[in-house]
Amino acid sequence: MIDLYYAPTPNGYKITLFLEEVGMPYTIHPININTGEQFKPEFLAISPNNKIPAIVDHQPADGGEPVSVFESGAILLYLANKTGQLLSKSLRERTEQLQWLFWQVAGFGPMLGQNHHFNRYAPEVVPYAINRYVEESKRLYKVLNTQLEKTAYLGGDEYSIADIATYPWAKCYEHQKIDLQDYPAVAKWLDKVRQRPATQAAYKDA
Ligand SMILES: N[C@@H](CCC(=O)N[C@@H](CS)C(=O)NCC(=O)O)C(=O)O
Repeated sequence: MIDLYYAPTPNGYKITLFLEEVGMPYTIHPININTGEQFKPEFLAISPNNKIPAIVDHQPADGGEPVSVFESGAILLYLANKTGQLLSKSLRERTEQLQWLFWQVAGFGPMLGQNHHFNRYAPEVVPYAINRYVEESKRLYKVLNTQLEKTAYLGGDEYSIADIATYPWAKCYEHQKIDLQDYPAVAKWLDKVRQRPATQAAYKDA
């Protein structure tokens, strides 16, 4: 059984997408990041960077004490290793998938996070910051589109944790001032991922 410390945000959805995809049972522990629950000592013991998502695996592969993991990329990698699913075993395909997973957690996610902040939540309008992050978002969507023109999924022919990490952020393109007509391969891929039963299940209450 996996305990998932979660809020319904793009980073949170990454983990429910994975768990629904592999059919692994999990218990959601909601963390209200708007009221500061992420700073409570019991949550910081699991997630010292005070951010969701985080998990605790009560049945780790080595049979030892429960394992806790924070950072969505590390969680996806941990769960892919645990289940043997959604990360290729072939050296070349696995490397491709991991490359795009790291692209998402190091670039696409943080830049779109700043885009959301300055476009939607900032208490003042900062034109320089809005322009900077919208332009960087457009660059990243172009990179994504170029890759998806070549392969069905981000890391090749198979759906993987790279797609799972990227989908919840790309799904919010409207909030990011992104016109999907400029990125037709992304639009097609978003549709394909949206139709997966696991995606429907992960977003059923959203
Ligand atoms: N690099 C982290 C980012 C996680 C993150 O930004 N989580 C946000 C919600 S999407 C959060 O918990 N924010 C609360 C806070 O910053 O205090 C990951 O990929 O897990």
